[in-house]
Amino acid sequence: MEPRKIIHIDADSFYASVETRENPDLVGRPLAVGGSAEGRGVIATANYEARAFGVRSAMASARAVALCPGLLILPPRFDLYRAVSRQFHTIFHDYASLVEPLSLDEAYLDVSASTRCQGSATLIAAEIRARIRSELALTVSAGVAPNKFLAKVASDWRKPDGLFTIAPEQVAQFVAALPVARISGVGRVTAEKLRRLGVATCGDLQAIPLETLVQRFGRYGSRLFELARGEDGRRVQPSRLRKSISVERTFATDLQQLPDMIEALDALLAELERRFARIAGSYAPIKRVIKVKYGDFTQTTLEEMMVDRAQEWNRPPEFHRLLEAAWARGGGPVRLLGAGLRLRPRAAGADAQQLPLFGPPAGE
Ligand code: DCP
Ligand code: MG
Repeated sequence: MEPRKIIHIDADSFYASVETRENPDLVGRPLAVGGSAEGRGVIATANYEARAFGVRSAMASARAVALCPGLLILPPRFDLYRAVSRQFHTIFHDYASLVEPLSLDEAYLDVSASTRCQGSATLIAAEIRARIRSELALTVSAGVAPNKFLAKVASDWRKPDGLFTIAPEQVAQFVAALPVARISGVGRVTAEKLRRLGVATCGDLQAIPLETLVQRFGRYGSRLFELARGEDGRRVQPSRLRKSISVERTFATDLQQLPDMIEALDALLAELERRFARIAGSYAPIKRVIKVKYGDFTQTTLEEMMVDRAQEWNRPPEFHRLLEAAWARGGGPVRLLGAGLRLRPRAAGADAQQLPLFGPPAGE
């Protein structure tokens, strides 16, 4: 079988770059998009000037300002980012019929069957980057590889404004030196466990038998076994639809009192908000969901339709009420809480035409 040609595209400091494009006075100054530093806001993203000061996504805005005193934090304008995302996709579809969106600024393209650019995936990626630069005045980074895993690693390799290709014949050498921390899904905990096994790179990981990996990491162990060898059979799935999004937490000791549960729920809602922000372009929430698992491992979920669709989904009082009602069903100590949203896809293309390519910022 011919190797596949997969491109992963990821815009550079996406929200911040769009804001800078809309207001060129901001060029060159440290800029973030997110919640205000006065409240309990968090940073959604920061431009590379701000990152030089250590400002990062998901950091408390107050901390970001402490690190970078001149930091300008703008509130997010999701409608604008959504419209830009649709413009990206219009360009992607000129080159690939198989396009899988991961978030507003990230997508996989399978160009195995494309006849554009003499069928060269690297030339296609270069042309897509050039078009996004000239037509949308934004930069994206691209990775080209025989599968999704490597394409995503590659798009990060020369970020920002970079293009990197891992050709099939380069895979073995590339993964041998690849730090395991670059594998998606390998967080701090897994990296530390691997370190204790003497594993720092995928090359080291290749030396660990499958049985050992499964023993230590369960199902993820067999996935690690494949990824260490640069193998990833996942298809590019054009219309993978999410039905819900949720976050949950198991507590070290069971929670006994409602106020403690409310406090834990508020932390979950902050996390849910961050996660949802990344897909808000494609989905609208229709229900709020609460999950409660009791100390005896029985569990219950309670969901409630959002009556007024235009209202903000993240209204703590509504979630608090829902939690109270869910907890009342069992009433015992709680070992796990979850908060989530049921989703519906937003209509594609609905506002794709509303944004001028250049010209004044939206709303002026
Ligand atoms: N985002 C967010 N909260 C996070 C991470 C991201 O709201 N914790 C939003 C803001 C980003 C966008 O999603 O602009 C895309 O996320 P990326 O991880 O691709 O980050 P950027 O595009 O901002 O930067 P990079 O150049 O590293 O891709
Ligand atoms: Mg990005």
